[in-house]
Amino acid sequence: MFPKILAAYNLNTDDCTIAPFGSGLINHTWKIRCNDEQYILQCINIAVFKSPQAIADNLLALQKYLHATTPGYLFPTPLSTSDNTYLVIDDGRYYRLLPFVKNSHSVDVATEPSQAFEAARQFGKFSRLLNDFDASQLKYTLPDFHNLSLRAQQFQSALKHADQERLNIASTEIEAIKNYQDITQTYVDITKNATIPLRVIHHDTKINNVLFDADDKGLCVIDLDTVMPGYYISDAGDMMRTYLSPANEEEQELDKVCIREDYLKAIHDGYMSEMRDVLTPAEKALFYYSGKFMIYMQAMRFLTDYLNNDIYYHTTYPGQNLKRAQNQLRLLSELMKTYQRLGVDTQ
Ligand code: ADP
Ligand code: GN1
Ligand code: MG
Repeated sequence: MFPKILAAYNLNTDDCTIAPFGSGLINHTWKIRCNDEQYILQCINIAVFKSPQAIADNLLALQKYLHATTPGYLFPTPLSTSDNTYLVIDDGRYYRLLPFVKNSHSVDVATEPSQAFEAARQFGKFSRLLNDFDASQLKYTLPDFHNLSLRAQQFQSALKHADQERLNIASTEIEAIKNYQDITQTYVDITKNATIPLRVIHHDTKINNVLFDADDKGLCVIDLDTVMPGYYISDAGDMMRTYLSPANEEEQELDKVCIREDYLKAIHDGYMSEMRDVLTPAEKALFYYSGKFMIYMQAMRFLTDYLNNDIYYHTTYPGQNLKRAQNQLRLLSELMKTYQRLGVDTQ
């Protein structure tokens, strides 16, 4: 498997074992062992990431900056080939190889608040260390990725073009999405507020995008394709979306989707332990809104994909994107209830 790609890194496929790895929905990932070394091989989904080179350029710029300003900071980026490139193209597919961080592991679901704290601390640290890096130097690897206004337009367009059958099946969820329109309005206000800056943001802060050591202490953040300028609510919100419930977005038994309040505190405390002195008061005021923002956007994206006949997210059973949208809508409604109980004002 992959002889040409491995050869570009001076590795011989006969010396290597290769196995699929991870649970991402976009790229393909394999773990490779060659002699005593371990690597992560990834095939970038170019239907989604139109310019793999833009990702490589961003990572190189950040790596140089971090190396100069914070020596020793663990930042696993692609290895260079014998031709001094960071990508190998084979049969129209783009591959990259990363060193596997030794003695590390990831988790798919947080099972202790301390894991949420550690992950949030790692994402906060990443943005803090890059606070003085000029975010506008970065390329937009996915333009408008978390632009909720655009996501709302894409949803509207899907409604226009969807099959009648899918529109009927999803009518309850479509109504639910429409009823939460104020979340999009708050986002529009944010984009007009000069005290809410664009920062270097990760944009995919799922718990399995953090590596942990054997004691479950956070080591570093990974899965850096979507690192680009953005609002901090993307990172804070995606942590809430993915750490608060013991059941993740794939859960089909919706009664298992609920909010663990101690994890909400852990995300806040972990993130703020790094970002408290960096964020503006206007940004801090958006902390709880961020959960609504990201959960709502993900519900909308899954439902849009369902209406578009499942062209974006990888699925393994019919109706999976609708089920995912239902799951995220349940999570959103549970979060609202929690906020009400806690007296949290999310504007
Ligand atoms: P995706 O989520 O797009 O499939 P990731 O970059 O998150 O891809 O990689 C998938 C999984 O592979 C991660 O959750 C993690 O377990 C593991 N992984 C990725 N990069 C490394 C690395 N450099 N060292 C160790 N494990 C890694
Ligand atoms: C995708 O690649 P992966 O699985 O980490 C998606 C995220 C969604 C997530 C939902 C580029 O992330 O935005 O939150 O699925 N990434 C892209 O699981 O669309
Ligand atoms: Mg990942």
